[in-house]
Amino acid sequence: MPNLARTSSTRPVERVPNPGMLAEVAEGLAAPQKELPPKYFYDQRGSELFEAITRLPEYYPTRTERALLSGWMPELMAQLGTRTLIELGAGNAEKSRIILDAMRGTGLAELYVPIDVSATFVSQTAAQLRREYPGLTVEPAVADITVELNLPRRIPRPALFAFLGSTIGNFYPPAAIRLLTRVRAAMEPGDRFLLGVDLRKDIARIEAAYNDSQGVTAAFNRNMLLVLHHELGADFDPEAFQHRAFYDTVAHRIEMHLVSTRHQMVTIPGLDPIVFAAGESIRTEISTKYDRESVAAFFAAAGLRIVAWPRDPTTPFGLVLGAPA
Ligand code: SAH
Ligand code: AVI
Repeated sequence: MPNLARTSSTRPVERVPNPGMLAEVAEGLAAPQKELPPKYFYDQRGSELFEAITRLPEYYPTRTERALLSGWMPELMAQLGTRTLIELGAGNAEKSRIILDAMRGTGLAELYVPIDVSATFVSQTAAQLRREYPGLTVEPAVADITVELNLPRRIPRPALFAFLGSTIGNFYPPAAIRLLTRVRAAMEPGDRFLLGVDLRKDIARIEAAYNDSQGVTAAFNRNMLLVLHHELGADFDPEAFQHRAFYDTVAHRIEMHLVSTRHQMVTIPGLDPIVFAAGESIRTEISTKYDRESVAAFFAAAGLRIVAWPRDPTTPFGLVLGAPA
């Protein structure tokens, strides 16, 4: 588990320079329901905390998706003859290695493009992968995937575009469709899209995954306030905000909030002071849970069709293979 006591002041600047951040934060904190985009979780420490979340007993998505990938990738890569893996929100690329191993097994692996907003993290991942996969070209791309994919000019085809971990669920439906439309536009005939989606299931199980007993998810949630401190000079007191995560049965999603424990005022240079009433919250993340119909609908809206969908027999999690419609 990462050192949770580390302070923000000792950390170097490691995020993608983002001139729009102040405007985005100002807009989100001015809304009736204060809101911040989840991409601001992921500085180096946030990425490490997410890695710790994936190892928690309560957090089922990562291990379920890993099992599905292990069972399917050798056969699928042999069938597709994939030469390039392009991965959105790659993080530490732990599960990507299952795909890369299967590509290496066919002798066709040429290029891996991990795309992530967490700059230091993705370059460390790339350096490690170059050591593990000699002969594979690894070209990391630092990009906010809600804006661009920042792909290399030359991509050996066929390519597999992957978006794992159900990160798609962290985007509101219009943004998710825009993102998949961008992926679709980058695809050529013969390319495929592999999407990991968490599926609807017992609510208690979902809520436990976002309220772990060790408090790692709470630390991950609060880390966003340290990112704002570090990037914008904000003076949030993380201890004055409590982690809250609950399932919305109508929208079929977990919502994560940071709840102000008291009436307080926060200063961000360049903005008017931000006032919090006691009990008022900032929504920091949604994590949508899907079913077959909702996935088919957003695939269709993005110009994609479902080609295959094997499922884990015990934990509902979907690994969906798509192609241009
Ligand atoms: N794919 C990995 C990591 C998931 S965590 C897995 O399945 O375990 C989500 C990842 O997406 C993080 O590494 C985060 O930095 C990245 N991310 C989140 N929002 C992003 C955005 N808007 N643009 C690019 N990357 C983003
Ligand atoms: C990255 N993303 C898919 C995770 C999720 O489950 O929505 C982020 C996360 N938030 C809390 N725990 C994990």
